[in-house]
Amino acid sequence: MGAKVLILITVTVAMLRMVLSTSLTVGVPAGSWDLQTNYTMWALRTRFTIGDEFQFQYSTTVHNVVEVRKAGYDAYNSSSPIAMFLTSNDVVPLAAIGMRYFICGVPGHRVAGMKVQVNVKSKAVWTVRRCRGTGKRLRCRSETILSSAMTAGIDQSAMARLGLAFVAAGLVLFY
Ligand SMILES: *[C@@H]1O[C@H](CO)[C@@H](O)[C@H](O)[C@H]1NC(C)=O
Ligand SMILES: *[C@@H]1O[C@H](CO)[C@@H](O)[C@H](O)[C@H]1NC(C)=O
Ligand SMILES: [Cu+2]
Repeated sequence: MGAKVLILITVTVAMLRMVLSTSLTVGVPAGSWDLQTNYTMWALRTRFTIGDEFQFQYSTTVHNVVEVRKAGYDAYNSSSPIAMFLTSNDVVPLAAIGMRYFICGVPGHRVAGMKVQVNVKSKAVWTVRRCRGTGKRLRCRSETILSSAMTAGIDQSAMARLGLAFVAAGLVLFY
């Protein structure tokens, strides 16, 4: 029985790995990198974790992407950028935990709302505790499981259900 549980866990972790690193196109699906999209709302829908990447897609004749520090973000100031992106299909890895700030460097566009700040988090982990027996003979095992990045593309509750289904299946096999 133990071997089956182990195989199940391995398969599940492999499945989760596939969705762990996510390419997120900024603004999608409701908008894109433009003057209309509310990036506060966009960022609220999405969980950003290490290993994800941003894609900014836009027309080079109209926009660009400038990564700035908080001071530059707050002051609408792109004069000392961390990085500039101008390709119209910019890929920006989110490789570390912490805040990242992006604005459009075209005059007026930052003020008009082309700004996005995100808090990149570590991968969530959960611990599943399984117990057998009663009283003094109770034996428990704990397992740590990586949970997925919750992205705009993957419904959070769907992922939570997958996780629960997995735990339930694990318990059924265990007993
Ligand atoms: C964008 O959405 C946020 C959160 O819903 C809201 O507080 C804010 O007023 C919106 N901004 C604009 C410019 O509509
Ligand atoms: C923008 O930042 C630069 C360097 O950090 C500074 O010299 C400049 O005065 C700032 N401009 C504005 C409008 O705050
Ligand atoms: Cu712009």
